[in-house]
Amino acid sequence: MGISRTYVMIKPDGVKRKLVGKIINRFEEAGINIITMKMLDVSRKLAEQHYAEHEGKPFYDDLLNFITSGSSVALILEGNNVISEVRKMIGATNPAEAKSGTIRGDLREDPLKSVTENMIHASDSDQSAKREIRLFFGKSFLL
Ligand code: IDP
Ligand code: MG
Repeated sequence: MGISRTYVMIKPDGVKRKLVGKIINRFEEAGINIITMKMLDVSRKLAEQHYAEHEGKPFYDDLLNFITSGSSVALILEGNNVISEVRKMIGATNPAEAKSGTIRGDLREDPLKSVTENMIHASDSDQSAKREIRLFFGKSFLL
């Protein structure tokens, strides 16, 4: 459905495991454009805002501790149907269930550490893409 933008974040496990280049290469090979990117240490407050929808869930505290445990790499990607395309490319939330050919499937740690440490975030809808792009980069990056 035309050109759109999505928010992607390589999480601290992906950075620590030196997977940044491999992950970004997959997007470039797929013909997706990088609009901007930065390395950042996600603060507690930013983590709470980003993951507000998960507040109260059993994994919420672990998730906040994990996402603030080291540097992440944040990107805005652009392309045709990029929100759903990137969701397909990252694979299932649980790396154990992510199919081969997906980022979470192919690059998962063996043995698996946890569902939380799944290397990458990507917006799941047009609405969350807009919200997350604004939150991490500002509204000037919205299409
Ligand atoms: P998504 O990243 O595939 O969109 P969400 O359901 O939005 O998955 O969950 C956000 C993040 O919370 C996941 O990427 C993962 O890091 C963590 N998470 C989700 N479900 C679980 C769980 O059941 N146990 C532990 N961590 C989880
Ligand atoms: Mg999600």
